[in-house]
Amino acid sequence: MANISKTEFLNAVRAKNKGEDEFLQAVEEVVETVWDYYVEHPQYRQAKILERMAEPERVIMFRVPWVDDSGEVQINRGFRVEFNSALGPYKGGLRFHASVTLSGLKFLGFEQTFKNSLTTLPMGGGKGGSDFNPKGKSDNEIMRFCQAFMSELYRHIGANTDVPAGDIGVGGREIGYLFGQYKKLKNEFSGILTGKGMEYGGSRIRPEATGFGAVYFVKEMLATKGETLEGKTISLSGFGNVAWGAALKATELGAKVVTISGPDGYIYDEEGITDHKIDYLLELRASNMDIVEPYAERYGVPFFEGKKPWEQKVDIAMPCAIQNEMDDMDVKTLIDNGCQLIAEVSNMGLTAEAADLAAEKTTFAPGKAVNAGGVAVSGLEMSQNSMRLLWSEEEVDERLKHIMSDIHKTCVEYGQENSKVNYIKGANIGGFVKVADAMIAQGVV
Ligand code: 2IT
Repeated sequence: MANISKTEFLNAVRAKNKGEDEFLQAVEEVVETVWDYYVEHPQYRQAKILERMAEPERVIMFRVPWVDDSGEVQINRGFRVEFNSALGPYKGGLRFHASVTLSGLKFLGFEQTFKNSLTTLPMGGGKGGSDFNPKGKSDNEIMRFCQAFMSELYRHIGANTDVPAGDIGVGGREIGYLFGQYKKLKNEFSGILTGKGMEYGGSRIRPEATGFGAVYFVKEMLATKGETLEGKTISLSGFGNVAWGAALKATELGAKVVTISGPDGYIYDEEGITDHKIDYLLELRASNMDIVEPYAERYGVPFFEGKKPWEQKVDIAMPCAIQNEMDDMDVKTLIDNGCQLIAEVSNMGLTAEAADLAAEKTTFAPGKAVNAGGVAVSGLEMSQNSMRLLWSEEEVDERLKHIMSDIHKTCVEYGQENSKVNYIKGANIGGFVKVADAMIAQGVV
């Protein structure tokens, strides 16, 4: 059997997925770091594991028609990419954002497979969503859209088949409407979605989990250098659920968070975003306006219109917004200003060039390791639903800490290079191995 080279492999993936730039970016990043390991382990190559992993098991694409408040018919496109079920039911969020495309969701589903593997929990990888733009929509419009979306999705998912959750534009409110519609259509109350409200099967710490987990991971990264979060300044981007959780935990552990950002620009709060100011992020998010300028007006701090927060001098940068939000020039500016650690919290928050530069010149870890706390607590929500139990805050938080520490250990195990940890390589190989072994065990299916 002819063994193809890395270049031949990537060219074949490019030819098959023309124009899907984000998906190709995600695949290339993984293949660049996993290829040598792949070549050294012929059992994976023989079973064409990477070739199979680069192809989603199933893609569902559907029309979502709904009626807006003025009585006009609106048509959006809905998707669910069921990427890989080797480790468990497809698991991953739903994104409602004007920028959503099939390519974007394929990149997210591909990444999710590795991330979920890293969590140590039994979850496959998937992602879905719609090009629906929640900005400026009324609560009734959001409800009608969620109901229309679930009216098709419900026939493809199930507690043992595919368990969606939230992502950008999908929070507790949207999960509630989606859950209600599923329950009505199926006449069944089951753990079909995660991120549910506490009254109907949600898990404690789920809203905070991505941000908390990211800060626990940063704590571990700092510990390898003999440092702590105490006294460090941090710039965050975004102002949603993830940035909120990160600000809360980082502040609690003695760091000072000085920026948040939105599509309109960023705010710089020299005193630190603390206490009630952190709670205010939730209000900003709930307003559905997609702007952070009101923070500047309310607390009398500077607002930088149309700018990204990476021009400020900080010790640590944590992008928490969306893919490719930090480019190589941003990383260069951060480094010139003395930043020593970049933790990617958003999925593929850095461009390929930015990630390479960050890995070379700073302590850098990729999103699939740093942000895995969110889906990890989703996994814990599934466990609690199966047992029909509710764990305490302490129990969930302890498990989250352990999982983040295990992910860090996996990154060190597979990514240690001389005196430095290559977290990109560590996360990619660490995530790959378990999925690959499970796929081999299950045969060519
Ligand atoms: O990107 C992610 O890991 C998520 N949006 C969370 C997915 C989940 O199933 O909780």
